[in-house]
Amino acid sequence: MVKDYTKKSERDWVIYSLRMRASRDGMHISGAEKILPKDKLSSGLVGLFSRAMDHGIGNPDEIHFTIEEIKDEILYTDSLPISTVLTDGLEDSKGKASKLLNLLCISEKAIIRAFDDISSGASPDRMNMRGAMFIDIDSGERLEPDHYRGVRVSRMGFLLEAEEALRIEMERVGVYGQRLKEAISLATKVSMSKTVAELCWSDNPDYTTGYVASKRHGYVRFPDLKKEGDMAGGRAFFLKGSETDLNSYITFLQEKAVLIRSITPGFSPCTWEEFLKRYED
Ligand code: WAQ
Ligand code: MG
Repeated sequence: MVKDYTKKSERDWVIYSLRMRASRDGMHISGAEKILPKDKLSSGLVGLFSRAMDHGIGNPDEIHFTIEEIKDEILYTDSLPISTVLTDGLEDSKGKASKLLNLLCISEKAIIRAFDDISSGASPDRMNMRGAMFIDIDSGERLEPDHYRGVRVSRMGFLLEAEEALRIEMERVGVYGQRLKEAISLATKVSMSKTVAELCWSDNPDYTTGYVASKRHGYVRFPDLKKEGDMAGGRAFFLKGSETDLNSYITFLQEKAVLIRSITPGFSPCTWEEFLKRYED
């Protein structure tokens, strides 16, 4: 039975948003955000503490934790399905990820802007941004109000049973990792907003798999979206600027609590052609 996180009559069922951000000399090193029930909060905190201390980029000199009870209504949803497209190195991965964005009606300009900005450090001082950039799907213009910081999505997570189901699903399709799990919950929440597609790869120098996520194609992973050892990473949310009220868009991304209640079956790693076949007709 799915546990009812909203049932507040029992003290222990109250749920919390947990956020961590770590920095050195004011430079962002790592961050994380999740939703947890009260009895998972302390192990969650310890986990995020070790994450902050073990990041490939360096030791933080400041770590902030924020814990807030979630009092607003929660949105429940199914996860995006996972696909992995097999590719032959960096250029092939970039080419195929770009084609996928193109299929989602994102202009060439916008696609090039996203790849260029993420790979060269998307903030004006050429560092990684703490949050996501917004890119207009037609003009390729950057739309987020703060180009240094970007917008950080938070308040997303899994019901306990869904978390277990995801573990089983990941094993079934032969993919692993905590990063993937967190990225799935973020990408699923983002796909519920006016975002047409998301492009992401990690800022961790050792983690080269990235993804393109959208409602239409789900969460599509591409190995080698960046070179091993490269510290640049980031997230671009593509949206139609003329049809999006930025204030409510940002409020949704930052404030609305979204919990994944069931896991949509995904697919084992496949070729680009096999991937495309699924969407013919
Ligand atoms: N909201 C918005 N942007 C974020 C957030 C957030 N909550 N968290 C991270 N970012 C941005 C920020 O610019 C980071 O530098 C960048 O994304 C990368 O973050 O195998 O681990 O946490 O399928 O390094 C994707 C592939 C892993 C997983 C992504 O991102 C897989 C990852 P990281
Ligand atoms: Mg992260």
